[in-house]
Amino acid sequence: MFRSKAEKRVLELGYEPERLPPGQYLTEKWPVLHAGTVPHTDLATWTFRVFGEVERPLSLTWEQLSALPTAEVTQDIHCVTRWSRFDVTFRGVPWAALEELVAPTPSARYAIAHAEQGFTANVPIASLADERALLATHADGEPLTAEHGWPLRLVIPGKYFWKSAKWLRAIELSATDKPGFWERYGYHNDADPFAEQRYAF
Ligand SMILES: Nc1nc2c(c(=O)[nH]1)N[C@H]1C(S)=C(S)[C@@H](COP(=O)(O)O)O[C@H]1N2
Ligand SMILES: [Mo]
Repeated sequence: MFRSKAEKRVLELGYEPERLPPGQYLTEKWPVLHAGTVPHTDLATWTFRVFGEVERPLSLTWEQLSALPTAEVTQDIHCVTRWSRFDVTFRGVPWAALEELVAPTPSARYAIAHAEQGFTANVPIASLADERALLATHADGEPLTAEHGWPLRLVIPGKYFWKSAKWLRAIELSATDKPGFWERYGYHNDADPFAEQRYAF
């Protein structure tokens, strides 16, 4: 059976080759990728909001967010530019903890992540409610670094990593879908790496 160089490397490292999505290669580093610049954040004035299709819109300070329950999840990340990294351990607040506070309305179907500098990313609410999804503050046991999204980033399982907005400032729940920053550039709305949903056309 033909195996690509990338698949051979995955086997050499002792992983199941099926774990690497088609067209991806494994990197042991953690590349940094984003549009724009790394924002400067002042935790004293920083807030995180949940708004839109919710009974009780919410605005939390960093201190209030830090008091919410946390969970830890280890998962593989796949960038559409073809690098994948296995077993990144994220810690953060699961959506369930916030959902209870905001009470989504029956019409809420999509979640739009709003990040610094106008960046947005959209997912169906089910992706956010997945227990592997987190509003992450830590990766591999350390606070996120500035370039990886400190103080808060989204981690969305089972989708290309562009859905995982860094420098997260708000979650909007919506009855209708709202294509995000990369989706408006022509990237696939669903972004399943195993189905190679890279581009919309
Ligand atoms: N705010 C913001 N978040 C973003 C992006 C961005 O441009 N801005 N790019 C996405 C893309 S394309 C990828 S692959 C991941 C990269 O995360 P990393 O730099 O921590 O590897 O962040 C995602 N989150
Ligand atoms: Mo990406």
